[in-house]
Order: sequence, then structure tokens, then C-alpha cells
Amino acid sequence: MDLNNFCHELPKVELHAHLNGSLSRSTMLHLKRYYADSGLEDKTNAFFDEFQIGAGDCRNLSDCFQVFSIAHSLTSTPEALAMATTLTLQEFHSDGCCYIELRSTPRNTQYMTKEQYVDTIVHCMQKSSLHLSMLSRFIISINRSYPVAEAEAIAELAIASYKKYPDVVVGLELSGEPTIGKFQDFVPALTRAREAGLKITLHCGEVCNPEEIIEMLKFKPDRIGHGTCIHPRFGGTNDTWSALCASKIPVEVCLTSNVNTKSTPDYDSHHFKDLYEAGVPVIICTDDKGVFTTSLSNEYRICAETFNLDQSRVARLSLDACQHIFADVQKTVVNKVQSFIDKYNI
Ligand code: 6MZ
Repeated sequence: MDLNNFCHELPKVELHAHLNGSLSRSTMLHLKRYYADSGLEDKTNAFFDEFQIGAGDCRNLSDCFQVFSIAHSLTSTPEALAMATTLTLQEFHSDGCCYIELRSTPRNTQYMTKEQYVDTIVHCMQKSSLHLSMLSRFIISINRSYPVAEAEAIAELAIASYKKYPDVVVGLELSGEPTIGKFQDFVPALTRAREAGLKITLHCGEVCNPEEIIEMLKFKPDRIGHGTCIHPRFGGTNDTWSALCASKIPVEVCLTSNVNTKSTPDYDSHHFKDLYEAGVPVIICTDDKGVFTTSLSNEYRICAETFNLDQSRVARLSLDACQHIFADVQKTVVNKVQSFIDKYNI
């Protein structure tokens, strides 16, 4: 099997995907059609070029936070949100994903409450499990650029949703523009959610901020996202790097996102290599496959080609990722990946 096919066929797990950043061109066209047919104004015009941040785009990480409002204007009703969720789940499934934790920030809109937002995504996940051979779970997001009171409300909603849908809602995460907001302000909300049984993942070290990285690692999240500026090569310190290596907290790595936002100069110098060689668990993820025009299989292929990994190592990346999923279905997911490995004797 050539590398493209191999990365596609390999059963994979996606653990870091923001719903509104994952909308493909085709999904957005469906949504625009729905808004037009329903007589709703979607407030977006020629938006694709603006939404997608490809290689060579002159925008950087802080600019990319502007583009999510484009997706938000297309997911403001329960019907549109359901369409966006269902189509996105189908795309991950078609790409060979066998387990996904999709994350999203509940929003009050003109047409729905935050509670309805959560219910809509949960119901789509429940329905999709009836016809897709992919398990899907929901991580609720706190946007750190919103006021702390909003984060507290989201954490309460996450706890209530976890009690209502323990089979679907699995975690709470902190994301958003990393230069805004102080991590310590979110600790009480995150702690309450953790005490209620939710797993926690934090965007950590997306920009250079060694003090915050140390505070986050001390909090002992179940996983962290990105981890770009933890190694001293990328503005981290010896302390941040050794704290991560000692903690062995798994890192959700998003190669194309980091390259396209210029958080990392190029694939060759990506910190995947440092993490991998140091034995820190790494999970290959897409982040925002719509914005960065990528897919999970593409991320696996890029990783294999850049770091010269043979098929056995690539398969092992997927198998190891199964150990870090938040739902209590590790065995089922491991079996899927292992059967593929056994079938092709990799
Ligand atoms: C930090 C990010 C992100 O929640 O509306 N988000 N936060 N770093 C990133 N790296 C590029 N990419 C996406 O999806 C969009 C939201 O996800 C977060 C931002 O808060 C963005 O508004 P949802 O489904």
C-alpha cells in the first residue's frame, strides 16, 4: 500500500478538532444553501478565501481568530449546527477515523441557547453512532478571551451536560486566543469540572509564556494541545521542557495548523520530533481541518514523510493515541487499530 492509501486506511483517532474550524468548503456550501432556502441572512459573502488559511498565507496565529466568526455566522440555528456537526462527523469517518472527540464552545445565538447548542451536538453524535462505524464524543470548550464569568457558566453547563449525557460528553477544554486571559482565573471552573468527573485538556504553550506553561503543567491536565513553545528551541525554557518530559502529559500535535499560522517555521523543525524522541506521548490531530485545509490522514502522511517514519511506526502512533482518549472505550478502539495492524502484518 502506498503511503497515501496507508494513512487513509489506517484506523485513526482524532482528539483535537474544533467544530467550527473543521467546516469544509462543501459543508459551508450546504450551510449557505440552507440559510438561503430558509430566508435567513448568513452575513457572509465571498468567504472561502478568508476562512481558509493555507500554506504561504500571510496571516499568523493571532489573525486566525478572526476567521471563526465566518463559521459562526453559518451555525447559528439548531438546524444549521446539526447539519455542520453531522457533515463534519461524516467527513472524519470517510477519512478513516474510528473515534473522534469533537470540541466546541456553546454559544447563545438569536435562535438557540447554549443548552440547545449542547443538546444539538449531542443528538447528532447519538444519531451518527447508529450508521457510522466511528465513535464520537463531545468536549465542551471554554474560550479564554471571554470573561471569566462566562467560563464559569460554561463549566457549569459542561457539568450538567455530563450528568445528562454521560455517554457523550467527556471533557472540558480551554482554548481561544492564547495572548488573552489569565490561566489562573480559569482554574476554579476547571477544577470544579474535573471534580465532577470531566477530563480536562488545555491549549498550552501555543505562544511563548513559560510561567503559564508551568502553571498549566502543575494543574496536571489529562492532555495538552499544541505545546509549541515548551521546548527551549521555540521560546520555552529548560524548566518548561523538563516539567513536560517528567509529567509525560500527552500532547495533541497539530502540524499543519502550527505551520500555517507560523507558530512553527516549517514541518522539518516541528517540535513533534523533540516530543517523540523524548518519549512524551504525542497524538496527531487536525485542529481546524476546514481553516487549514487538511485531514487527519493528511496529517499522518505529512508526519511520516517529514520524520521518516515507516508504516509500523505510523500505525503505532495511532495505536498509542488510543490510550489517551477520554471515553471509557479504549479497548474497543485499540481493537480496531490492532486488527488493521494484524491484517496487514505491519
Ligand atoms: C486556540 C482555537 C484554535 O468552538 O466555535 N480555536 N483556540 N488555538 C487555536 N489554534 C489555531 N483553533 C480554534 O470552534 C472555533 C473556536 O475554537 C477555538 C477558538 O476559540 C475558536 O473560536 P468552536 O466550534
